[in-house]
Formats: sequence, structure tokens, C-alpha cells
Amino acid sequence: MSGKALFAIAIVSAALAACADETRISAIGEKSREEIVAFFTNNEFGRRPKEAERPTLLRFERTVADRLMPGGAAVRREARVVYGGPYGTNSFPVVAYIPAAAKGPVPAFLLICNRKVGTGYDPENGAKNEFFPVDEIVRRGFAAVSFTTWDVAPDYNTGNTKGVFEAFEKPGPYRNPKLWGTISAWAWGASRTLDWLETLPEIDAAKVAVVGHSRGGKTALWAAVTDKRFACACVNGSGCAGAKLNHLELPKSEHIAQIVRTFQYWFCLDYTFWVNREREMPFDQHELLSCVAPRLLAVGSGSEDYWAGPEGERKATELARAAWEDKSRVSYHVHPGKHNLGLYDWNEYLSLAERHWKSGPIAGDRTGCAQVAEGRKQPVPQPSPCDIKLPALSFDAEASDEFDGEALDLSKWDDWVESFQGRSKGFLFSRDNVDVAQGELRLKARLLRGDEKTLDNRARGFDTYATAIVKAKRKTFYGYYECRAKAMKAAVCNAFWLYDPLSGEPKKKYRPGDFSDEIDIFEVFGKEGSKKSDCHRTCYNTVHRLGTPYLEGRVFGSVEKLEKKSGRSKVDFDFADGYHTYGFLWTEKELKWFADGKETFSRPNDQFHRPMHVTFDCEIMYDWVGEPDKADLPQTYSVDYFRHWKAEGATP
Ligand code: GTR
Repeated sequence: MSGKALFAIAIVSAALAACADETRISAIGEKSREEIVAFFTNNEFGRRPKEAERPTLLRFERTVADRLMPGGAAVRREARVVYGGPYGTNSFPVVAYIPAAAKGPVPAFLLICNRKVGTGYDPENGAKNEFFPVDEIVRRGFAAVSFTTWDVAPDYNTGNTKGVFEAFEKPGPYRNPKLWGTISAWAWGASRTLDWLETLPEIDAAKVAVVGHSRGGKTALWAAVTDKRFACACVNGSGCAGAKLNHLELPKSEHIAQIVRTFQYWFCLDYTFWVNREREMPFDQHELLSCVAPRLLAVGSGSEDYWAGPEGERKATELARAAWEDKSRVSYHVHPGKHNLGLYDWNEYLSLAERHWKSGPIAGDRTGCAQVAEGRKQPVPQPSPCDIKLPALSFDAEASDEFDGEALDLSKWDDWVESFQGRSKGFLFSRDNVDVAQGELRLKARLLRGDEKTLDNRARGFDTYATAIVKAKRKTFYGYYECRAKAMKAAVCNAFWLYDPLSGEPKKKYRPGDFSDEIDIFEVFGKEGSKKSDCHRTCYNTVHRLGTPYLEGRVFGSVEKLEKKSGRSKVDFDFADGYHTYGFLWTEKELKWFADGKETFSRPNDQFHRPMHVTFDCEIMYDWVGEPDKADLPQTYSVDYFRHWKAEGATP
């Protein structure tokens, strides 16, 4: 690095140190990898349709015979990756230059090429190209592999409808704001290229580095995060939405508002939610970098690449390093000069790989790969809620809440419900137990304090526990409901539900002959109960119809018998061990429940045709699972967000 560059960086670092202290940059280790990947999937790069994760058609066709390159150092192999999904088939070309003199399988560098072919990246052109220095890569004993981003999905705004999108998505007026953007599509292209490399005996597919610059750098990072088979990520000049921290104020560098103005299609639509809210983001890009651990990570900046924000890239790498036991597996460098990927950077990347790969195993992770016919391996599919066939929906910002404020938004929610103050025997809903902090709604369960054991409460049977309830002020109707939540680690019911069509008409409540509706989107427990040992691994989805007179928690009306009333699905995680996404689709014809994108229960909609209040609460279920262990309390049920999409044209 030049003295000038070092000096510039030192000044900027000093100026920013104070800024950084004021921000809420979380330390590595506070969140699990799973949480981090989920955040970036849902808020930045978007979710891929399940079919794209494991295309039904995936084939590699040789297009021309291998050719020896001028000088004789490399063999050029070309192929097409042919793929197909539910809506069509397509293909894109890939190329590998393999060291001709290699005695066995060689490691490889895979460049996500976002520059036009024909600028000399093919050594046959005779022009040396620093962006993809094939001669140098091959000379040092690696295969040089590439595909061009445009061939996978075009780099202009098609509304994410061209290239790979065409095969896996049905075009229509509504596109789920969580669906994948073009960066995710290109990262998918990198994974399919790796699928191809796995079929080549000349390549050591456990030692493949994915490299990219700028938009390609963002893509290389996302590819390495989403596909653990990549043994190394080289993230060059990636800036905003790549390696650059969002929480730092870097006046000359690109912010989310600027990137989405021109390149919204690179991301899921929900990324726009964070425009001008960088400081409020509960996650930042260093956490994304940390997801490459324990594999190799190399981040590169340009000393004068102010738009990408070298200081933000450096700081993020420095913070991310905490995730690695062996710190030598992470490298950061600054090349002198502007926004580019050149020999200076390639030397850093090749050297990192040489240091580690020459001396032993590096291992991309093959555990996520299933061996299939013809010796080809494929990543295990990652289901996501975009499998849901959605009717025409529109996002209901009025009802939805990210819980990002300082306190519960009392224009949307009640934190206390007059007609449902607790339940006999044993628990009282207390306002003290409702909080919004660090981007989530928190509902606490604890033992009742002495001053709360009033005569009145004891007379009503609310004498042991204090829990919490939050109920939407406004009723909502047909549509799609989703929350991301983590249950408390206790045998307490954590619930997300819809109920009470009668709240606006109290007279009906007491009049025999009417009924009250209830749909439990989920009731889950964070720990086994004294009466039910498996409740922390069972997702309960239930509907009720309660005859009047009906007063919640005090006098239950008759509970009507219904067909297919309840779904109990076993899950392979503990509800209290991490955040999970729960969805519910409510249409005129059907009701469907989802956990982490997998359908858990469905039934025809034979009776729920009146709007209801969304409710989050926690309750002690004495008769159902038993009383919690008192020593487990206090505990908190956390809800990261609640989102609602209205079914268009639905009127009660
Ligand atoms: C810029 C964009 C950057 C960067 C760059 C590139 O215009 O704002 O985020 O990715 O393009 O890819 O060259």
C-alpha cells in the first residue's frame, strides 16, 4: 500500500472511531449464524424459490472440445449449465482454464464476471487483463473459472423477470417483497458453476474460491454465505450491501437510499425498508462476513474508492475476525487507487489460498450436499415461504410492525385488554411485561410480585404468574400473516393468534346464539411441560368457534366441535433456540399454516369470514402441558416483526 493511502486511511479511521462508538454495532457471537443468514435473506438479498435451490433439471453440456491455450500452460474447457424449473428451461455458459501440467485435481478460483466478455479475459485475445488474469492464476497452480453475470440474469431492471427468474417464478402483478433479487440470482449461478466443477475430475472441488468485484463482490460474499461448499470468499470493492458497515457515517460512500434508487432489482423489495434507517439496523455487514467462518475470507478495498467506503470495509472485516479461531484465515488489504480488481488484489487472494491450501485441508463444507445419480452433488434445498401460492395481496403497512421504535406503538396495539385480564387459575396479564427494545416486541412471563397479589386478583384466581398480551387495535381480514419469533425457554405457551369478532359489539358477546372466532396461528412452548414431554417440539395450529355468552378468560361459552380443528406437527428444532418464521394464509376458501416456509397444517375455510384482532401473548397452560418450573422464570418471548398482506378486494 502506498504511504499516501495509509495516511488517508489513518485520518478517516480516527475521524470515524467516535462515530462508531455511538452506534449499535453488535459484537460477533451475539447472534447465531442462522439468525444472521435469515436477516440478510429476508431484508437484503431475498429468498430463492425452493425449486431454484434444487432444480429438477440440471445438466452440464460440453459445447466445444477442450483446447490448449497459446503457450501451452492451460487447457480451456467450455460448457453450458442447462437448468429448468416449473416455468421453463434456460442455460448459461461457463469456462474453466485448467493447468495443463497438473498431476492431480487442482484448486480453483471462480470469478463472478460482471464485466463484458471480450475485454481480454480470454487469454486467446492476447490482451492481458488484470480483472481476470488467467495466466497468473494458472501459473500459480489454480484453475481459473468464470461465468458472466448477464448470462444468468440481466443487469438492468426487468422487475426480476428475465434469465433465471423466468424458470422459477410465475410472472404476475404481485411479487412477494421477500423474493430474491439479482445478486441472489448471480450467487445461484456461482453455486451451479460449482456443481459443474464437482463433476470435473481435474478440479479439487473442496478448494474452490469464489471471487467478485463491486456488484460481483457483494455476490461473491452472498454466494459463500449461502453455499458452504465454497472454501474461500474473495470480496473485492464490494461496498454498500457487501463488506461495508452500514452503521458508520461515511459521507462519500454509497448508502442504501442511493443503491436502491438505481439498483433496487439487485435486492428483495423489502431492502427498501432500511432506506435512511441504517443506524436502526439490528444487523450489519460484519455479521455477514462472519458467516464465512471458519473458511477463508479475503476482503479488498481501493484507497481512493470512496463510494465503496474502504474504512467501512476494513472495520467490518476487523469486527468479523472475532468469528475465526485461526485469525490467519482472514485477510484484508487496500490496493492503492480507485475502484478496481487488479493484479494487486489477485496476488492477495492467491497468496491466502497458497498459504492455507498448500499445507493441508481447507474444506468447503460438503455435508449439505446430497450424492445424486451420475455422481453429481447438489445442495440440499432450503425451503422458504415463497413456495406459498399467494393470491393477489398488498402489503398492509398500517397493521404491520417491525417493532423498531423505542416503545410499543399504541396507535396500533393495546398492551392490556379489559375483557381478558388473565385466566384463572394463576396468571395475570401485566403491562409491565410488555416492552419494545432492540427491534423486537418482548413479552415476559414471571412470578407475580407481592404487591400484585391484591385481594381482587386473588379472588379472580390470578395469583401466581404475571404474563403479557398485546392485541391489535384494528381488525384485519383475509390475507397473509407472518411473524418471526423466538419462544421463551419455559413451559409457557407463546402464541400468535387471531380472535374476537365481537369486540366491537359487546352486546352480542352476552347474547346466546352468536359465536366468537379464534384462529391460533401458533401456540408453542419453549420447554417440555410436566404433563407433555414433547410440547417444545410440536407446533400447534388450531381453530375454535366459541358460543356466546363469551367473555375471554372469565366465562367461556360452549366450544363447538369442528372438523379438522387442529394440526400438531413435529418440528426438528426447539422453539426457544432461535428465531423462526411463522406464516398463515387466510383466504375465503382455505386456511394454511407454515413454519419456516413449510406447510404445517391446512383446512378448508368453512367458517372464518369475519375480521379479527392479531394477538401475541403468553399463557400458563395448567391443564394442557402443566405448570412451568418456577425456577425457569422470568423468561421472554421475542417477536422480531409482524407483517400482514391484505388479500385484494376482500371485504367482510
Ligand atoms: C455502482 C454501485 C455500487 C457498485 C458498482 C459496481 O454504481 O453503486 O454499489 O456495486 O456500481 O458494481 O461497479
